[in-house]
Amino acid sequence: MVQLSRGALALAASILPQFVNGAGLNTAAVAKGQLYFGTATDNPELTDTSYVTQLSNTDDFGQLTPGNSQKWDTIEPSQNTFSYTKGDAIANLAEANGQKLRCHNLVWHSQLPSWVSSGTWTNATLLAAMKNHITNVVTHYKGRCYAWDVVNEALNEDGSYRESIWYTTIGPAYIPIAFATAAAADPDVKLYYNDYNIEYSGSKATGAQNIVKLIQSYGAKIDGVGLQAHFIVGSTPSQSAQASTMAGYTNLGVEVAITELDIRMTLPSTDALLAQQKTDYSNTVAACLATKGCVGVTIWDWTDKYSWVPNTFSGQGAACPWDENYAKKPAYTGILTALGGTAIATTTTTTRSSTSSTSTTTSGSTATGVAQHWAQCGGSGWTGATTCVSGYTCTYFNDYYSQCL
Ligand code: 9MR
Repeated sequence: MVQLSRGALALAASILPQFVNGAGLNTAAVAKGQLYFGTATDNPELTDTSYVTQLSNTDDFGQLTPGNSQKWDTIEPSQNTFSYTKGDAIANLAEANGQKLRCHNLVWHSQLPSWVSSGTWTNATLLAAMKNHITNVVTHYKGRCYAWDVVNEALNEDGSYRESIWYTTIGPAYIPIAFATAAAADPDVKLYYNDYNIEYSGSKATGAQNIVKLIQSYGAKIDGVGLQAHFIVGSTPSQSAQASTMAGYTNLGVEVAITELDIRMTLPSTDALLAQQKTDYSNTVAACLATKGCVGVTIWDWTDKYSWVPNTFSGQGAACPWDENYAKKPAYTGILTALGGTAIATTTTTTRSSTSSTSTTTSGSTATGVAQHWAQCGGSGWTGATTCVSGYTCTYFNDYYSQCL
């Protein structure tokens, strides 16, 4: 478990005043009846004390998902040898912070150790290995997870089953058997099917509905469908399209959650792209909020500094609501506003830099008394600049906060 000293917390708060904020994403989501607003995280990042300070800010995050450390290759690197150190570090942090834990994941084609992916299997031996893994892992975390992503990404884009080792060796029955095994180990945890590109109608969303029906037809329990929502700025499905797709799942008697939301762009990041990203984040969060049975939204890490996107998509990035310097981007306000919250600034100066260029722009009020784009420019007790730099208007949000937009 990561412990921050009182001094380290004070230092982080003084260097990064944007972390000290009363109205946050989780607070707003819970006020609207959602269970949480959360984020993924990963073990290497937990050495970064400024990062952990914000990760632990329950005004913004009421839920954590381990991005990697509960996957098969980490937990069972050789057969029947289980290693929980990394997964436990994140579970312990969530518990210390009073945050829910979404547990991720049990059966996937990716991040498998070679003893699984390159093993010689029969239907019976692979089923036994799968059940042994699920039983051990779910039992270890029993009572600590809000939900488990039991099966992850089992579908091709056309809605047919992915030719994974699970499918080719066992057939589609591996899916309901995985769910039944998880339910036997922890009857109380929510059991989810989780996938991407199932957030809008089409063959893959139909395939996900068919997986829910398949599990139910076996008499096994499925509680939810996780919509990953790894999106691209300007290409996200509309709010109504997302809401209607969510309803397609909830009509089958399961809940839904947005489980891995991020919205990437082709770099460099521009004001126009950031504004579109704000709209796109807002639409997805609003779709969840409007859907009875959508329990919460998880972003796939909160800062561009630790996003998976640039490592996977060359030339793309800036996908998270905070930039790599931990400054909030317009997307943050888009999410907060969609959740019915209002931005309350407690800082006069923040720094925002472009991911792709070396230039750094100051977005706070300057010595000349002109507030830059995105900066605060008014509000009760505000003593900084009240005039915005050319091209931007000081826009009233509430009695405590106006911003140059
Ligand atoms: O965020 C994870 C990244 O660090 C790993 O390198 C990657 C390897 O597959 O997995 C990422 O998380 C994935 C998640 O587990 C399942 N949905 C897609 C996510 C992004 O690739």
